[in-house]
Amino acid sequence: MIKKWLDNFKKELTDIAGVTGAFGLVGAGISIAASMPLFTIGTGAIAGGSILYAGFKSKPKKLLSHQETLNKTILFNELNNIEPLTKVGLVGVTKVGKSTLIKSMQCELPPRTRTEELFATILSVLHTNKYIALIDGPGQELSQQFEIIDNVDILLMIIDHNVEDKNNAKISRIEEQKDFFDQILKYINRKNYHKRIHILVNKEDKWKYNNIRGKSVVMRFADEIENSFKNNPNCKVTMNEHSNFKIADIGKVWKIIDLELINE
Ligand SMILES: Nc1nc2c(ncn2[C@@H]2O[C@H](COP(=O)(O)OP(=O)(O)O)[C@@H](O)[C@H]2O)c(=O)[nH]1
Ligand SMILES: [Mg+2]
Repeated sequence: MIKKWLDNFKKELTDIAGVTGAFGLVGAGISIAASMPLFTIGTGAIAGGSILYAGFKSKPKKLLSHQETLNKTILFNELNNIEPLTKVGLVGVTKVGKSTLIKSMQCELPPRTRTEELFATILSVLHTNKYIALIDGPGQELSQQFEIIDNVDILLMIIDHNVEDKNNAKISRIEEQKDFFDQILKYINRKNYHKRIHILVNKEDKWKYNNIRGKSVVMRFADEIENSFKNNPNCKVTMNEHSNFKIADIGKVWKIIDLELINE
């Protein structure tokens, strides 16, 4: 706390030193030249006042406790205002089931909303005093997906077989996701990130009713994605068939996260 205050103080002081320092120097020059003690006292007071102001401004804000934000969804940037916690990022193209996963983990009904910005939902891990922030953003914005990757400890990558509510796999949907994860992988490699990645082959409740050939299309695609990430030795990668509508599958996601938790 004291160290944080001192760090902030140094920063604040350098920020305002430029302005008040210049003012003080000019003031001191004039006052010496004109031998005006009152003016000297005035400029001294300004310098002293600005030091006090810097001290006041740099006092670190008290962080919100996990408990205070539990089950709330906040803007991603507001995570800075709460105690540190494990961050789990959801990555995947639009309508793959990212926001539904969050709602399923919250035991609420799936939403029908589109996510336009990065949001964090704070959840507690059952039977523990540990907390996570689930980060969700629009899948169509690669820059926001990269921002998620930059900031999380665990990545849940979600893929599906069809954007429509159908059993059969759609090749154009699969190609779209291959391109998407190609970009994601390149980004992770370029940044040399060491990440824990878990891939969810979502909407299993639909594609399990596909014929054998159709099912193998889904699994071949999923294997391809998994292997491409496994080629990066810095990442620990696992994969699961998954449905957001199956409680047991949601339990498996919690288990994966539980093993990686950092906060006590
Ligand atoms: N059949 C099925 N549909 C799902 C599943 N998860 C999500 N969906 C549906 O997929 C659509 C898009 O989900 P959404 O969570 O909004 O996707 P997002 O854009 O990735 O956040 C919605 O109609 C969901 O009901 C799932 O496990 N199975
Ligand atoms: Mg969404």
